[in-house]
Amino acid sequence: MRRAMELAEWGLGTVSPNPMVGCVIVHQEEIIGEGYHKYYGGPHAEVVAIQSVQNQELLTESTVYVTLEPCAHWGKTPPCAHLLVEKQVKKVVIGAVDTNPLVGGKGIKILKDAGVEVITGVLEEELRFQNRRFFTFIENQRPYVILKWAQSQDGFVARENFDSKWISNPYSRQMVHRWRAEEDAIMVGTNTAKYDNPKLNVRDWDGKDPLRIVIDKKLELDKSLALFDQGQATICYNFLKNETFDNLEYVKLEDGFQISEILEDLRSRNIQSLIVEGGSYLLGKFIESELWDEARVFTGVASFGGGIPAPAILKHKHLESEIMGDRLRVFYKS
Ligand code: AOF
Ligand code: ZN
Repeated sequence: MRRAMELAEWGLGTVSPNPMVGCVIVHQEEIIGEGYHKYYGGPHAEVVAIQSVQNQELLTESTVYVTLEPCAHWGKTPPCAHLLVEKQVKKVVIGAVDTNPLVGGKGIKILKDAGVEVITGVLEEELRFQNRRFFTFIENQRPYVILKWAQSQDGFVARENFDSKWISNPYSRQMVHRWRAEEDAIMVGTNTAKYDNPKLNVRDWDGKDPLRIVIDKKLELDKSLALFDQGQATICYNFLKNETFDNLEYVKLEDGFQISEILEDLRSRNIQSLIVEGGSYLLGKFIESELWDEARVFTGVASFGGGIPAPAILKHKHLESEIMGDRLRVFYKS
């Protein structure tokens, strides 16, 4: 199952809004086939793994390890539970149960009804964490929200004049680009767009650019800002208009500035995950609304002695910390 989990991870950044799934087929203690779900709309992990087995006759004496319950529905591909039954595999070991209403227990039932031995719940907690974007999207009907910021030793995200260029070192900069490639969308507030002028694309890592999102209530931002270039899709949430210009879409918020309304709009666009890169006011709104899942905080070496305070998280679990060069990176979970 650990090997299947490792394979599944290769789908990060390309399978959304589907789950990452890995599958390993074992015959007499030996791996005879494996596969993972590579991209949205592509064949499921079980199909890839079964196709990779050279001697198909061995399948009837094999155990299939799969990180997510095999599907039971006719979607973009035929149901994997049926395929496993048809191949007469001996045993199926399942990591996490699929809470997608299309599947939810039905895959397990198909296998059991056909006389296949089924074991469930192996590494379930770890696998639900691996697929936290998928499960949050399915179960909470909103994108998985990651908050990211960098702060000074004494807890400020920028100086009074919004200068925050001091924050990064080469490690943290590259890590941020990797994080951008892993999520469907990236969001910043008005001041961050104005003072940092971020491109919000992926440069120091290999991967796709996320959908860019900016909040500009009164449409005051200059159109020459990097995030309005037409090379990458952008949504601008505002209080004034709905309008689309090629790759730039203005979306009017009907209910003031509510994080829930924005997340609902993103859900309707199949955005499974979102990383929020600042500023402090916008991050604070997510925290206040209790609509966040993970916070990734870098702490630098300098002290500012004043400036714009970092958001305060009151209720959280500490996930992990890591020293990166001279910076400290800490993960929190809501
Ligand atoms: C995947 N890959 O390896 C498995 C999935 O839209 P479809 O037809 O590709 O079906 C997507 C659903 O299938 C997905 O939400 C999940 O419930 C189930 N299992 N999906 O994309 C896989 N095993
Ligand atoms: Zn399937």
